[in-house]
Amino acid sequence: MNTSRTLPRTCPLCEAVCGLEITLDADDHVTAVRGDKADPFSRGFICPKGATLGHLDEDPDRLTAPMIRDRATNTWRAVSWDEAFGVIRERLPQVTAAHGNQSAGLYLGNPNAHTVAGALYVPLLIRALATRNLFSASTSDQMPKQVASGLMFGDPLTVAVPDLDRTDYLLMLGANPLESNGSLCTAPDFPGRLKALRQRGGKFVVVDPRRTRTAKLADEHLFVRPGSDAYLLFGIVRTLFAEDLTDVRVPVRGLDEVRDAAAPFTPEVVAERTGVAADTVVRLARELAAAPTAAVYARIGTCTAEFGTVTQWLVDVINALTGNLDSPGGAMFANGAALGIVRTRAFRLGRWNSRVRELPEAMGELPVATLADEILTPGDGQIRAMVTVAGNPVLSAPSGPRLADAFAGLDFMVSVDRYLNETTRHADVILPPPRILQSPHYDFALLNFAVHNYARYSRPLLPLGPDELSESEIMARLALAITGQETQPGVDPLAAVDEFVIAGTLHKAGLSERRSELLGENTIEQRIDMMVRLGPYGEWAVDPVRPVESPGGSRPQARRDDRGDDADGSDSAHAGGDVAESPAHPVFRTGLNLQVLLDNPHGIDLGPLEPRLPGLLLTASKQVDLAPEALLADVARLHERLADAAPAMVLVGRRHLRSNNSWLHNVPPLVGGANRCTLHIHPDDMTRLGLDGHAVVKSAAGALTVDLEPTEDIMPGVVSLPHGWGHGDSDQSVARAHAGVNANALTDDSLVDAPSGNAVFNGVPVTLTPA
Ligand SMILES: Nc1nc2c(c(=O)[nH]1)N[C@H]1C(S)=C(S)[C@@H](COP(=O)(O)OP(=O)(O)OC[C@H]3O[C@@H](n4cnc5c(=O)[nH]c(N)nc54)[C@H](O)[C@@H]3O)O[C@H]1N2
Ligand SMILES: Nc1nc2c(c(=O)[nH]1)N[C@H]1C(S)=C(S)[C@@H](COP(=O)(O)OP(=O)(O)OC[C@H]3O[C@@H](n4cnc5c(=O)[nH]c(N)nc54)[C@H](O)[C@@H]3O)O[C@H]1N2
Ligand code: SF4
Ligand SMILES: [Mo]
Repeated sequence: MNTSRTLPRTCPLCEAVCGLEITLDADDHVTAVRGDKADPFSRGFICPKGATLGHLDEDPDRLTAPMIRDRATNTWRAVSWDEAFGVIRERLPQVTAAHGNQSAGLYLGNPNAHTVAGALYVPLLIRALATRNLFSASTSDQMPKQVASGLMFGDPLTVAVPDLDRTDYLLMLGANPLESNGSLCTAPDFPGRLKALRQRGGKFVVVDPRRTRTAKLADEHLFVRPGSDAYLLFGIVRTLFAEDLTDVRVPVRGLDEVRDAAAPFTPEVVAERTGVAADTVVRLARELAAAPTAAVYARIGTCTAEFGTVTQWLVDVINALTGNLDSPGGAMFANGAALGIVRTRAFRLGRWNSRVRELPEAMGELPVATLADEILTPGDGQIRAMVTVAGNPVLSAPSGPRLADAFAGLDFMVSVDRYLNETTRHADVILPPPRILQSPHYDFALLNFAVHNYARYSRPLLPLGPDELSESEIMARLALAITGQETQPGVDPLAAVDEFVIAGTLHKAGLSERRSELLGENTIEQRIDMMVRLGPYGEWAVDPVRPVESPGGSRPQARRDDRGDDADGSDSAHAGGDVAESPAHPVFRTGLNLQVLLDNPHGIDLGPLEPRLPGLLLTASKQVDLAPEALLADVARLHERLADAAPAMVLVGRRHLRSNNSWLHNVPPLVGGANRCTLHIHPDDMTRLGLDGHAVVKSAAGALTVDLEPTEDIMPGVVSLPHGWGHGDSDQSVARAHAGVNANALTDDSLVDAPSGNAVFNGVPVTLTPA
């Protein structure tokens, strides 16, 4: 029998990767969750979602066994794993045998970016399905950033983040980290880091059509017309050139082209379109150029807009032009500890197109905005079977209700998910992962976008029960079933996959003979050990970091049992390798392996961000491409759009601290209080339109009746509705009682950002009438 105990673990819910301390009672129930003060990155920070992780983990509505739906009666029954995989093995290959591999589609949702299974075993599913019909939440999120980065740096995963802790000036567009806790910028306690920026005398400017909590914390807030950020940034670029304020310090090509592209966007033209005054545009350019260090950072509000990719490109153009790209205090590149995919060739966009609308492929995927088209449009290559993993596109994708209709007409569907929800209800089989606390955790993806280099591995806090499978094992068995294969007696399918990957990776690194040295309780841990050994701080580093002298001097090659206490006396000892002391805690540099991670369960400080160019560049020129052809082409469209009248009323989204997309609305402490799924509207617009209480909002895609919430904190002519709601006929009892409406019944899947195919959620034209 266990006793009560407190154990450290990373929070898996958002990109802030906070360290948590979780207290479990003798029956393995969570009794408390606190911020982990010994975590060198999050230093005890926690938000209400992390604090209620226990409720989520033990949600009574969570699925605990595989489910099969009887199509005739539309009823569900719990079945054994063997029966569930048996049904998949029989039915999915039937579809693909009759209609070809393209007849199966895969949709990957956001939590895949937070799970070990998502990072390590999704590629296996992709290979098993061998379909080009691959979709994910990336194209309703950050694909514009990845396409812009891919075109500028040659690698879509080379994403610059603001060096938050050292910058003197931060220009933030379309992000609200006081609610979201940050995105494509992993920074636990983002609010605290922003306050620190101001306290050290820096300046912080927010551009947002709403006066958000983040905007209220800033030195300056500028309202901007939704969807117009590209104009604003072009106005800044133009001013930097016109006033001779450029100071490029990294190798670049395309300076003349970008100067020419910016020429039409005078501050006056920009002011007209954005609502930001011409002299303010000029002043922003001057301030960015004059600040000792500065960073421009733009997130979801600007990505999920019609010119998302152009906007993201201009962000890093400005960072480069002002001498702040890859420079401390500017926009820099993190160096994650785990070796990822080693790319050797420059990113290419649009290697193939989607069948129906011919939208471009990016990073191997097609835009989710065309998923419904691919299911609903008959013809060769039509999708007839779907696999969804950790996604709820009926609530998260544009034209959600249309996608629900499309799913309803499929021949077969499998979902890997914790819940029976708006999307998974259309499945034939649902495969549920175990409790969060039964899963290991390592942030393979997010730590490559962190504002400080850092690593942390958490072992599962609880073992699996006899009838439970880890999500990694679910993926391995699902991949087998998809290809019509049975599990062989005595063969562990997960270990077989891992051995294959380990052998291939070690072979490439010329280290095959060292297989037996890999540490870990199972092959998953051995893979993690391999990835951190081969990573930049690792024992077998392929591309090692330099050992760094920090203020306290270095302690090269400290012995593995050499434990030291940090300044506040808590145990954050570091074992092995090259360690440098800083006033707060030691900084680890070389010799990383799984044992070091296990010896440091509160996380390891790997030091501040360091310049990484030109080494990171994969562009043909080995220079930062300031003027990629594909983006210059879209500038013409941006310019033409100036001739169109701006719509009178447009819709944008918003996030709330106590929510996380669609799936935390079943946690009672997170949904209490007033309805949060309301339409924010300026009081002047209410009066002008004769509205009161409720209204019918109409877009080209649909209509909703919404509760109105007047607020002066939104621009006139703009309304805002949060996404992830609309649980009216959900099986999640708490969520159903706080149903709200599906904002994506209004967003329109026929609108996309042209270069990336990303969905457009912000700047959607709408009309309002009294309900
Ligand atoms: N209008 C509008 N729409 C938006 C946005 C917006 O700003 N406005 N934002 C977009 C963004 S940024 C994103 S990322 C997408 C998100 O889009 P999705 O990823 O499609 O949606 P989520 O609501 O995150 O759904 C996550 C699903 O994963 C399940 N899940 C949770 N944890 C696990 C796990 O460990 N394993 C498995 N297998 N399943 C799990 C949950 O039950 C839920 O069903 O939404 C997008 N949609
Ligand atoms: N609490 C909570 N945290 C979350 C999530 C959540 O749902 N809830 N979701 C997670 C996910 S998946 C992601 S991707 C991140 C996103 O994290 P953020 O990028 O910080 O997202 P938001 O908080 O939605 O902030 C976007 C802001 O953009 C503004 N905006 C809308 N349109 C425009 C525009 O055209 N121009 C400009 N300049 N601004 C505009 C909106 O008013 C809003 O304030 O958050 C993550 N964290
Ligand atoms: S900020 Fe994000 S990572 Fe930190 S506790 Fe909250 S949900 Fe978890
Ligand atoms: Mo997201």
